[in-house]
Amino acid sequence: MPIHRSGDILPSEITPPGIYRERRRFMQGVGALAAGAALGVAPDARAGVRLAGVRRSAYVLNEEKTPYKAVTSYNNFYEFGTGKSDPAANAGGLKTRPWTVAVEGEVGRPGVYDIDTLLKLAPLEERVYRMRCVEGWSMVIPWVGFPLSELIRRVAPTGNAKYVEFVTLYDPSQMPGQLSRVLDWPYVEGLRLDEAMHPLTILAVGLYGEVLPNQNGAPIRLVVPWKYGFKSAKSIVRIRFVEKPPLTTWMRAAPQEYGFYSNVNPHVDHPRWSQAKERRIGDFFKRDTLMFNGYGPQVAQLYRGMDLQRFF
Ligand SMILES: Nc1nc2c(c(=O)[nH]1)N[C@H]1C(S)=C(S)[C@@H](COP(=O)(O)O)O[C@H]1N2
Ligand SMILES: [Mo]
Repeated sequence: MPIHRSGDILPSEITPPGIYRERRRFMQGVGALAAGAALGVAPDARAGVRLAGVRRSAYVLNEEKTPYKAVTSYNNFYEFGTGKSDPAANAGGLKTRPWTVAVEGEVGRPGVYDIDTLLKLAPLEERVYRMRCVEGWSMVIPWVGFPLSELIRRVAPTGNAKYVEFVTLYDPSQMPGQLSRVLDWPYVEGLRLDEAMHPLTILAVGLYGEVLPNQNGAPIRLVVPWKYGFKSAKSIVRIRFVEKPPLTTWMRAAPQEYGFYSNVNPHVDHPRWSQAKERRIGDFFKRDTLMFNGYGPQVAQLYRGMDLQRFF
């Protein structure tokens, strides 16, 4: 099976300097997104560097945060290996600057946007979210990021945009896990447009007030707290607006196990294990898993009238 569908842009093709500069000039005429680019000085991008001007948000969960050490050493990021400690061990070499995110498909303002431009798009906020992995563990993570809706608004989706596809970098020279066929690379995830626009959905660029460590998806990753962790694609290089539900990596790998929605739901078990309970990393005893990971009051209306056993 080909690694890339024909017509795909290889991440390595996004940044040829000539095209990049040309697009950048184009963007500077486009307004909102370009305004930040003209400000110049890029923030220091190194993992662990303090992020300036982070606002407190209204979305701060009042639960004990998972220690920094656990958040950054117990990870799923198959591009760097399938073991929990592999990402921390192997992601150090990922080059997160320069970095661009291509915005494509059904949008009025497609383009290749520089990460430092995206960082200035909206004020950075702290969001303390409960995160639940489909494997049955959870964490409470203080993310730093901005609402995905801020980006979506600026790129102006057309009336045909019903879904949003997120694609992770494909570069086996930097991501040694991609030399293995454990998944069909690049990693692809997707959301319905209204899920993508929801105020809880963010693009994260940091955690614990600092630049995101590579193992957590630097320089920019999705965070969707009411869905299983695998929906939150890391190290994103492409966001595509489409009419049909994207074929996600996990649906491709095991369609009977992973549906498109993947909302946290204690009443819908994974075919191979129960989802009723979870172990918060650091705890000894398991706790009950909450419907929509506890975010039901905010998100349940997105799924009104849907059979959640069928649309799992
Ligand atoms: N590109 C990519 N994104 C990914 C994954 C992955 O393997 N590759 N794993 C997912 C899974 S299963 C989880 S639980 C979360 C883990 O995020 P964290 O390590 O920052 O806690 O990332 C998700 N995003
Ligand atoms: Mo996960």
